[in-house]
Amino acid sequence: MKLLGSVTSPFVRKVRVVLLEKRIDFEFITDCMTGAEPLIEQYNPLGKIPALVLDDGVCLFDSQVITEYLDAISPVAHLIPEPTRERSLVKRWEALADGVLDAGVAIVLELRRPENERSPGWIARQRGKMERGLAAMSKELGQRQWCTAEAMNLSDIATGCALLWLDFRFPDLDWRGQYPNLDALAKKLAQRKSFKETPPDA
Ligand SMILES: N[C@@H](CCC(=O)N[C@@H](CS)C(=O)NCC(=O)O)C(=O)O
Repeated sequence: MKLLGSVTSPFVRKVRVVLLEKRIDFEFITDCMTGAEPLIEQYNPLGKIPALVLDDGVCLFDSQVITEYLDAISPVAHLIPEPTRERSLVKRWEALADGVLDAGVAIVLELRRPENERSPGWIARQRGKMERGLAAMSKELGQRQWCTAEAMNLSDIATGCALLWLDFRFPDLDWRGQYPNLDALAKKLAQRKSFKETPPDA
C-alpha cells in the first residue's frame, strides 16, 4: 500500500505511527501536493493528506478512516477496542486531538495570508478551540498513565501527534508548563521508536 502525505502533517504522522506500531509495510509518497495537477487530487477529491492507496487501487481518507482500517487488517498491536463504550471513548480522544489540530492548521493557514487579509477574530476563535481542547485533554487524562486504558492505544497516539505538532508550529504555546500530565504523556510517547522515526522536521 502507498501512503500519500508529508512529514510535517500531524494527521499523516498519526497514520505513520500506527503503520509502524502495527509493523505494516508501506511506501511513503511525499511529492503529492505540488504541481498544476497534484497527485493527491487523483486519489482524494478533497486534496487532503493523508490518503492511503490500497493494492487494489482503492484510496482511503481521512486519517480516522485510515487508522480504523489499519487496526482491522492486522492483529499486531491492537490499537482500537472492539465496538463498545471503550471504543467510542478512544475514537472520541482521536476526534478531540484531531480537532485541536484542525484549529491549529486553520491558524497556520490564516497566518500565511497577507497581513491585511488576516482575521484576528477568526484566529482568536481557532485559538479558543485549541486552548479548550488542551484543557479537556489534561482533565480527562488526570493522573492516569495512558488516555483510556492500561496500555497505549490510538487515543494516546492521536494525542501525542497533536501535542508534538504544537511544539513544532506553536513553540510559544506553553502547554507543557500548563499541563504537566500532558507533558509527561508526550515525553513517554516521544521515546517510542515509531515517534522517533516520524519527526515533523526531518
Ligand atoms: N480530517 C482530515 C484532515 C487532513 C488535513 O487537514 N490535512 C492537511 C495537511 S495537515 C491538508 O492536506 N491540507 C491541504 C488542504 O486542505 O488543501 C484528516 O484527518 O485526514
